[in-house]
Amino acid sequence: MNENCIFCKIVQGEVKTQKVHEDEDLVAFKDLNPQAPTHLLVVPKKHIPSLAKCGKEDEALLGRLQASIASISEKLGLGSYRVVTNVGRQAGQSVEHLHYHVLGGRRMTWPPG
Ligand code: DGP
Repeated sequence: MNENCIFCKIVQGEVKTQKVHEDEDLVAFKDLNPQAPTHLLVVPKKHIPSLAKCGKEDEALLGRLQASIASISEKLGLGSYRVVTNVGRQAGQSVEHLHYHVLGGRRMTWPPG
């Protein structure tokens, strides 16, 4: 828990969101500023600033996050979706708590801007 982190506050329930899934390791909720008809954020409960800051001890958690993205998406009926994690300001990271964007419900362009 980092007391200055908005996603830690969401994990703690101090900031309200539309949660679609929660378990012992992670929370999935709707992005405040959706970029697609379905736009979820999947975040570990553990405060890790970004993918670049994960250590060996986080490998099992990273696996769980990816497996959960697949199962949550399937439950929501998302047949096709994009998973993105931004690392660093230049890549578009604005919240320094590891999170995966799950975007679906429209055709995606490639390469991204
Ligand atoms: P990124 O730019 O990759 O760090 O993505 C951060 C995302 O977090 C951005 O799409 C907006 C979303 N976001 C920021 N604050 C909140 C919040 O308080 N609630 C929700 N639901 N989403 C938030």
